[in-house]
This record gives sequence, C-alpha cells and structure tokens, in this order.
Amino acid sequence: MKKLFISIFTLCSLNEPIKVFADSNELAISHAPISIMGDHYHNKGEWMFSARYVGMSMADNLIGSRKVTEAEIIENPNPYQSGMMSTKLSIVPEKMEMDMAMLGLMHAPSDSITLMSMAMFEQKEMQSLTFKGVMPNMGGMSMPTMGGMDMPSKRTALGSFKTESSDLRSLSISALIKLFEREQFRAHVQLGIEKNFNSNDETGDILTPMNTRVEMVLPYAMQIGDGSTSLLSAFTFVNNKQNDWVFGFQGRARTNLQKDAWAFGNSRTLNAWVQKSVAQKTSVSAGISYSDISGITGRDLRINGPVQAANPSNYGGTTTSFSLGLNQLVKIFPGSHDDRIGLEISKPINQNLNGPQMGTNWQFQIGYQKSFGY
Ligand SMILES: [Cu+2]
Repeated sequence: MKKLFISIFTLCSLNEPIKVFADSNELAISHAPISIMGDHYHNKGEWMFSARYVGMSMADNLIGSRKVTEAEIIENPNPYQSGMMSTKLSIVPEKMEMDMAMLGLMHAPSDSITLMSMAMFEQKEMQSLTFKGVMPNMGGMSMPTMGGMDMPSKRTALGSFKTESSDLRSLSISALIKLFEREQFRAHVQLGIEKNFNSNDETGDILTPMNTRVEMVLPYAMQIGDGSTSLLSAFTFVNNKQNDWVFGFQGRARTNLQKDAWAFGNSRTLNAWVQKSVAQKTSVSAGISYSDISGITGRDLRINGPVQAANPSNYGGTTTSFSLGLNQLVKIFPGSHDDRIGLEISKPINQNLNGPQMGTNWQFQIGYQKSFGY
C-alpha cells in the first residue's frame, strides 16, 4: 500500500505544471467531474456529443434525518382516507432503482456563447410492502376485523410488489455565456429552458391493503415527466491556480415556470470539486454537492393510495453528498480530439427529507464525450 502511494506521489510530482485551459481538449482535467452539467464551454466552431448513464439506488425511509421503520410508518394516518379505505398508511416503499440516460449536444457559434441541448430518458423501479389496512371507526362503533382489515395493534404484512415506469423525461436547450477567461480562472453562466414531457399518468398493479390487485395511477415518485416547463440557470467558476490542480464551483437552479396539475419542486444545487492531474490523460476528483429541493406543488386526485409517496408534502428536502471521480482520455474513434470517459460515484453524507420519504443510498455515473471541429 505504501509503495502504491509513493509511486502515485512520484507520478504526480514528475508531471510538468500543466496549462489547463489552453488546448483544452488534450487534458483530462479540463472538463469537470462527469456529474457536473454545463461545466465547460467550447471554442468557436466546435461541436461535442455526450452520452451519460446514471444509476441511482434508494433505500431506507427517513423523516428529516432520522431513519424510520415500517412499523412506525404504518402508524401514520392516511390523509386521503374515505369510505372503507384504511385509516392508516398501509403500503411502505422498500427500495427503488432509477436509471437515467442523457444524450447531449454542444456547439459554439462564437467564442463567447456555447449552445447545449440535452435529452433525458428515465426508468424507475420500486418495491413496496403492503400491510393489512386499518378499519375506519364507523359512527363511533368499533368494528371487529372483517374484509381483510386488521386492528391497529396487529398489522399483518401481505406481501411485496414491484411497479415500474420508463419514458423520455425532458428536453432542454441552454446557452452557456462566457463571463471571463484568464490563464488561471474562467467563469460562465448558463441560461436555458427545460421541457418535461407529460408522462405523468403511468399506472401499475398495486397490492392493496384488502389483499387485492388493482391498477392505479402510480405515486408522484414513480412518474417520469410532470409536463412542466422550467428555467435552468447556473454559474460556474473554475480555478487552476495550483498548476495541475483544479478547483471548481457551480451553483445551479431549476425553477418552474409553468406546470400541469402538479410539478416536482424547484431545485437549487451547490457543487464544489477539486481535481488533480495524475497524467496528461488522467485526472482524479473529489467533490461535495448540496441540493435543496422543494416539495411537490399541486396534486393529482387519482393519486390517493395509503402510501407516503401519494402525499405531495412527503417530497423534497436537502441532501449533501460526497463524490469521487475519474476523467480519462482514450482513443476509440478517429478524430482530432480524444474520446473522454468520466466515472463518478457519490454517496449522501447527510439527508434531511420531508418525510416519511425514501432516501438515496448511492449514485453511479459514467459518461462519454467527443468533441469535433477546430
Ligand atoms: Cu462540451
């Protein structure tokens, strides 16, 4: 292990100080870690194609930062109770997997403006556990167990079920506008529009607290596009003062301009990262990300199951994550520029969620970028 550190250290210190922004396509470090969107702009006439895959695993339900058990969750009242529906929450999300694929195109019509467009596809899969419902107290008369209902004291688990959804989520177009560029600093802003598609009535087969299977509109968390239109804005600052080190900062916001019956909340994210060249074609990175997402606004009356995710107020919160990444230049396809591969893995170190809500366990991202032109 010690030998490994010494050889890495030697490799690092042998490196000539690298001029980071000149001839930017030849250095791994000249692009930020792969999870940072719109981190760079291009020189006039350049094009860039990118493809990214993000895998996200969610598990454990939280109220604020506190982990809560299934037994505790099903003690919460069912806010949409009516008729013979269970008076308490009866379906508990156990785990969720999300896969996202993003295709991007960048083009710089001038040295000061780069246009960027992106298409995002999403696939979600959730596993939930259903408990027997709790009978409403009809007219003050406590009813004995009947019709598959349990008394509050003993809630029998009926079984797990899976739901899934997938679709094109959104298209966006942005302008990246250069503010200044010096030898050791650069900064730019992003302004754009994101259009979410109307894939907001995905349905699935639900195991009900009455132990029946019913096809229902899935909770908001399982919907892909909310049909909203949002303003994208970001400010990015990058500093390479320390030779082959790069420090970067990005503040980013997504603000809803127009929505359908409901919309996912606005988000604000702060990213800070440090990168180190370990060779001209290889850089490693560490980053920290803080995101603050608002709850869902509006409501779909068809989403009314006895599950936390049917309640728009059980959405949003803050998450702080730590990430480690690698940028690598390789020669795969012909062209004047190398192919870029980026890898990043991130894990929340603090989550404070409006809950009960399922938290993030980890996230993995791999990306490919290829520039063309001058
Ligand atoms: Cu680019």
